Amino acid sequence: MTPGASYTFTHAICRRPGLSVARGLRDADTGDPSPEAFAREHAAYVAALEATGAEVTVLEPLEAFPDSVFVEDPALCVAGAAILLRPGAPSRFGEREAARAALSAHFDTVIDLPEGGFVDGGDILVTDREALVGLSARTDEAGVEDLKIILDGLGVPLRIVRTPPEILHFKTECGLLDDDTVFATRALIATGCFAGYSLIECPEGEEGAANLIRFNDQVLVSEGYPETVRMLRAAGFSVTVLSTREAARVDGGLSCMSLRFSSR
Ligand code: CIR
Repeated sequence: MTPGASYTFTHAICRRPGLSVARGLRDADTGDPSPEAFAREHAAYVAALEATGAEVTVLEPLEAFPDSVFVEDPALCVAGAAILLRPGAPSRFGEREAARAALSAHFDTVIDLPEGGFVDGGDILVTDREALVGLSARTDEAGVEDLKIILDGLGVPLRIVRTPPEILHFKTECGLLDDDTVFATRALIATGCFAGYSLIECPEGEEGAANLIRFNDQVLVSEGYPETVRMLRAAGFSVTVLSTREAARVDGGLSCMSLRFSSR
């Protein structure tokens, strides 16, 4: 891929949270998210993406799918193509058909992950050299094998890694910063999956900051992690801080609320 292709985007697709987001899946219950407050957070997120010059398509809420605000999970946009994945949570499986309609408007090539296994987009970290795909409770070997065949055809090498069992998605605890640098928690780094990359380790106690995204010239970081922000600014990155308080109540964060791609 061209240097920077994995964090340079002309477009993003997002979906507004519906009222049903209050019933979103979660591992530990810290209270339902407030749909109104979530909608405000989401609007600020969309504005931050747009502020970098990207065109953002904001889809209407899907009340039948409480987690559908997390558009990253049912699809992957890479190397000029869109791939419809197979979300591993039964209540989310139907989100892929809604993603098909949205992606067909932007992509000539929309490829279906064949029937069989499961892959969630939250388990895929695309860098300039490869796609790192974490096996998890949502992403299984059969799904990854099928995804590998598709990505091979697009010229994107796929490397299988493991998501530690206590972590929902691989990208819950890591994010790309530039063509060579990954930000990740100590627990994820300890698995050895980032060999060959430069690393910035997430400060202890700020693990919630690890689901950051580099989007054009900005690194978007969740609010409440001052040491992470200080560290990233000291390393020369421009940081935009956004509240993800409501998304976090249903195990969501910054990466999962957009599908990011470039039309150039
Ligand atoms: C779920 O459990 O599927 C949602 N409540 C959260 C999904 C977060 N997605 C992501 O990190 N890619």
